[in-house]
Amino acid sequence: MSWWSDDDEDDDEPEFDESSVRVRPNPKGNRPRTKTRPAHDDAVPGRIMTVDRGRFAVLVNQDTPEEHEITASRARELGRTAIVTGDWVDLVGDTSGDAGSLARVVRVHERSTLLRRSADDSDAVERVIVANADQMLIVVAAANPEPRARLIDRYLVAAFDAGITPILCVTKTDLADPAPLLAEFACLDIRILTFSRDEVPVEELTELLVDRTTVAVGHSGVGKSTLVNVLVPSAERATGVVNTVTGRGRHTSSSTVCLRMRAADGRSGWIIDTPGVRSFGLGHVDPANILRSFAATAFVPEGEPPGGVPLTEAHDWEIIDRVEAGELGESGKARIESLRKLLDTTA
Ligand SMILES: Nc1nc2c(ncn2[C@@H]2O[C@H](COP(=O)(O)OP(=O)(O)O)[C@@H](O)[C@H]2O)c(=O)[nH]1
Ligand SMILES: [Mg+2]
Repeated sequence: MSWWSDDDEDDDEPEFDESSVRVRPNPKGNRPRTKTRPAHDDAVPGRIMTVDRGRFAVLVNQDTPEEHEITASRARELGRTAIVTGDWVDLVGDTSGDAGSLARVVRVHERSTLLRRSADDSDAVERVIVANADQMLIVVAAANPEPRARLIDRYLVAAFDAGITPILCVTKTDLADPAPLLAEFACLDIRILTFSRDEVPVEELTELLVDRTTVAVGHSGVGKSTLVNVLVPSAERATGVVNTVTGRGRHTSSSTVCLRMRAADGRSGWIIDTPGVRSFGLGHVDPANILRSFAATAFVPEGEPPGGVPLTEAHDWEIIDRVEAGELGESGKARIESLRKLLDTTA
């Protein structure tokens, strides 16, 4: 064994810190562990697809003939560094992916974004959902379960706060007309898609998804996994039956999984399916960002008042006054009202 153990996983030897080295010679007589370790020059890059009880499914060699999935654990040298779905990592050890093989994650790359939520609005303790997503597909059903505009607002705020571009996706249009819901969001300048599972606009979605990482969020039972299965046929995500009494999904996918989507022409992207969450707390979000998120996604009305500033640059109270005065129509008033309630619960 070399002086720095390569199999941290099974190594029960206590870590040496500088003080222990100073007062007590290494009892085994070999060189002590130090904080500086060799750089694992031979490490293989990969992306975390899913996390399950300390084990990670990782895709390596993406888009090459050697693309394959492996199982990995966390190298001890990573300490308590969080590793989440969507993370780009470096791996050493057995990266063959053969049955029973186990690699180790030795590095987590710097993240471009981090989507978080808190358990509830008064709770600043955050839960990480995914890393490195650049788009958020906010999935709502036209019916069954009934769409909740307030939840959409929460997702919009979380997306803005994390620097992720939101797209509104209304499914189950075979069950109800999505127009009333869409009218509520007419004041927003965001991409909107509407469809049913039998008419998924695959080409349009593919264009949106290639070269990006898109996280699908939404209440349980809205059709996220159904959509992911259309876009990534090999995904075989569990889809659920919605309880018609409670409107809640059952037997649905309970894990967050990052999947490689490949278009017919060979281009690719990543789509992340998430389990439905009952609440999406914003306790970790700076309240100022709640109104900013609205301004950032609102249509800037033509003919801004002379001498006035564009809505997107207005102060928070100005945004409220101007929108309540009708600048963004009924839809704007409804959104501002919803955001005010959000501000009340998170303040
Ligand atoms: N009628 C109808 N049902 C759908 C549609 N999309 C999904 N479903 C059904 O809704 C249920 C929940 O779908 P699922 O994809 O598991 O939702 P998820 O919890 O958001 O992942 C399943 O029984 C799907 O078959 C749709 O466009 N129309
Ligand atoms: Mg699902």
